[in-house]
Amino acid sequence: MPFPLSASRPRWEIFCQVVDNFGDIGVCWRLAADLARRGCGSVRLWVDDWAALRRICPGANAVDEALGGSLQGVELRHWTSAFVPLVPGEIVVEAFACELPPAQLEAMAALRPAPVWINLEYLSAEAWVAGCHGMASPHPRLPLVKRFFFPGFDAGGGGLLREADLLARRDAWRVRPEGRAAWLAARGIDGGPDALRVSLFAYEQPDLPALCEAWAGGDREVLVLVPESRVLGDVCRALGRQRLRAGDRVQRGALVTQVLPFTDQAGYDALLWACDLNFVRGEDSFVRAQWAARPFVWQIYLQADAAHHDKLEAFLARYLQGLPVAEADALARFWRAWNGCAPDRASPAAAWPAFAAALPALDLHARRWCDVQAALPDLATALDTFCSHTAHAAR
Ligand code: TRH
Repeated sequence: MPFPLSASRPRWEIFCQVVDNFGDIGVCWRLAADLARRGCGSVRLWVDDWAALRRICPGANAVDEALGGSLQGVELRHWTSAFVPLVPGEIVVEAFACELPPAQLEAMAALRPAPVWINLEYLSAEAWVAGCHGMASPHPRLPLVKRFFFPGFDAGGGGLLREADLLARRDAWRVRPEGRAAWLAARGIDGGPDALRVSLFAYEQPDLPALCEAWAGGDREVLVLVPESRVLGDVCRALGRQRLRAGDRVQRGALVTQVLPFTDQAGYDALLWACDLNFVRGEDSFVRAQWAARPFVWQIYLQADAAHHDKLEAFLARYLQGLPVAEADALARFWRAWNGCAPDRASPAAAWPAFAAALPALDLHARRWCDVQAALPDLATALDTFCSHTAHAAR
């Protein structure tokens, strides 16, 4: 359906406030770039933390922080306390309930027709999401209506971010010599043919040393690739090292640990695609692991009043469907242990043997899950369609 406002290609404006970690900017940059690549319109992205943007997206190093500039079809702007609005987009997205500056709201209210105003919410598999997706909330004073847009895992939600060519690129990368094999060789990553390749991106994890001990004492070689992240301190503790840096490699029995630099998002996808098992966290890496279609372990972002436990259980309830009971139990037990919420207080080390035994079945399951999710509209397309309908309805 053509967009009814100024042109068939609307102007998008996305506001991103980096609360903690990289997830918020990770999602916003991915969304902005995907909208631009799909030709959904022109896209401007406001980011309050320029340094976080540069880590996720090193191309931003070439963009003048004060003046802003274009990268991959996206206009990047630094959102500072001295914010002065430009002509607002016809679609304004505030990510994760970040508060728009009052001057931006006034500028939006002065436009006729008023922009489609979206609050892009966090991803959750909880049942209440379907009832809130698309809900409207009029501004108390200004002639503006905010609409809540939720990503999701079924047709009742807004989908997951998935670039149009992602799965084809993944499959080609895995088989072509210049893909996976070259990527591993360039990093000096070898491991025997039977080694279990594991990527480990995580928050602090006090139980890691015991799990490393289980890996070190096991029969199968475990090659753990750790991009620099908050878990590195626990990796040091586990390996008895004061400090570990990108490039370091340590062997303990059957466990080989190698530290990798934090890369751009494409480089992180490659890591996920290269591994047999991925430990991920937060929101964006959690979704990327699902597109990698390999077994994964999710460390959920801690919320007040343990609200994250409900979120974890809601996802487990969906994800485990279709798995045989033994494998489903093994996965749930290990995930709960990894998140410190196993009812029997089991540690990840205790839950590991059953989880490891379940990996072949979990591998098949991860592929099926990926196919089911890929059959749903992706988030950028769903958001574009939603905004187009909203603009039509408001005419
Ligand atoms: O950084 P996170 O913990 O983000 C979290 C969540 O988004 C959470 O919902 C939010 O409330 C909280 O932040 C404030 O984990 P996440 O979401 O996986 O984001 C990490 C990003 O970093 C993701 O876009 C992938 C990217 N990444 C790289 O680009 N290069 C790397 O080397 C690595 C390891 C990650």
